[in-house]
Amino acid sequence: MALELPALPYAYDALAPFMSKETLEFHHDKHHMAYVTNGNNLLKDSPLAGKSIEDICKAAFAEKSAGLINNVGQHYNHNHFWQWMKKGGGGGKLPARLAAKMTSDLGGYDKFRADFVQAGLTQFGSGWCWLVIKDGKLAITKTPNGENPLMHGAQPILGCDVWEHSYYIDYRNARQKYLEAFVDNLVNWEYVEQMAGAHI
Ligand code: MN3
Repeated sequence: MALELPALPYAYDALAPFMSKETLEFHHDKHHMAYVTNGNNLLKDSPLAGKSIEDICKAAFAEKSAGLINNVGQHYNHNHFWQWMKKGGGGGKLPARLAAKMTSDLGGYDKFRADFVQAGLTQFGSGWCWLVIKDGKLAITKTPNGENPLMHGAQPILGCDVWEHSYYIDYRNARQKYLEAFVDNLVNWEYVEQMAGAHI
């Protein structure tokens, strides 16, 4: 089964002014599309073709297959990244179970916000910052390039893309402002809780 570019779950201008139509057009239509095309080319003759995206991510990392790690990793990351945002999202109004888990594992929403932004700021170069579940607990992590927490034994439930292509049109070099706008105005907490599933 070939990798496919999913449609955005909202209009291209739905996230403005926090993420512009122009950013989403380039990021979704060009960057994500390139990961899909490259991933399919790499998978064509691979024994991993036909496995789930999650299994390909884990196997590629175990085999140190850089092309698959970055392209299939980025396909997984972006599939969820579009869902991790919504118009009118963000801020500290979390679904109750997720809020309780965040308080017990991370010291509450304000601490989460500060630590998540810091993880994104300190990811040197391209990569992602994450809210994950590892060993039954919430944790904040970061990964370089196209890697994701699945490759490190954790389940991602929220991720923010800190590649420059995700923020340079709207925020230029101000990565911190982009990260703060993402947390304060864009996060789709219902989708985050849905990904946490039975873990919380
Ligand atoms: Mn990206």
